[in-house]
Amino acid sequence: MAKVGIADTAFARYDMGKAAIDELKRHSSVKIERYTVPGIKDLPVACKKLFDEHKCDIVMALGMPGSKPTDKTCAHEASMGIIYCQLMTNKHIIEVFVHEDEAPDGKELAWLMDRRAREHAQNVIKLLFTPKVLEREAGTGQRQGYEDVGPARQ
Ligand code: RDL
Ligand code: RDL
Ligand code: RDL
Repeated sequence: MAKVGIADTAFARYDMGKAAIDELKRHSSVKIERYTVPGIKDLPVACKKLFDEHKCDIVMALGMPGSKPTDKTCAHEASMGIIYCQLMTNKHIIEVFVHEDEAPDGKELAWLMDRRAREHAQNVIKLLFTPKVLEREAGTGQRQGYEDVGPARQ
């Protein structure tokens, strides 16, 4: 049975790991291994350990970059680490980042974090079991959280 790793952070202001796990369980029977770390820069090694030590087939890395310039730099560094880990392991990590300043207030931020985590959990299921479904979405302007923007038309 496929095993999905969930790497998430204590820094985030909403429990995206829980939302992702709930969505995965609703739509599949995958096994789950969770690994929570303090912040996003700790995610790359958490992901690598989920692959190497816990034999996960795919990992979701969920985190919330804050709104300050330092946090944006931190997010870029974390992303680079996550991409590097994918290249080292030849496995997908679905990065679910919600920047704190994407939403105007805490209520909408919580909603956005929940939605994006769930929509990317559905992408994980598509990557694992129905890649043709993802192929049918090619070029359709999909987004996670806020509305899809749709295709550009001539
Ligand atoms: O290794 C311990 C910390 O350095 C690590 O957890 C960092 O990811 C923590 N952190 C920052 O130091 C920072 O300046 C985080 C952010 N910004 C951030 O925006 N989001 C985080 N962590 O999840
Ligand atoms: O691993 C899941 C996502 O993190 C990954 O698919 C990203 O490439 C999605 N993405 C962003 O997170 C983003 O902030 C994309 C863009 N911007 C973008 O401008 N174009 C994309 N993806 O194709
Ligand atoms: O088109 C509006 C948004 O999609 C755009 O602002 C994205 O850059 C927002 N975004 C992130 O900043 C991010 O870190 C997105 C993702 N991750 C993501 O995984 N999926 C998105 N947006 O649709």
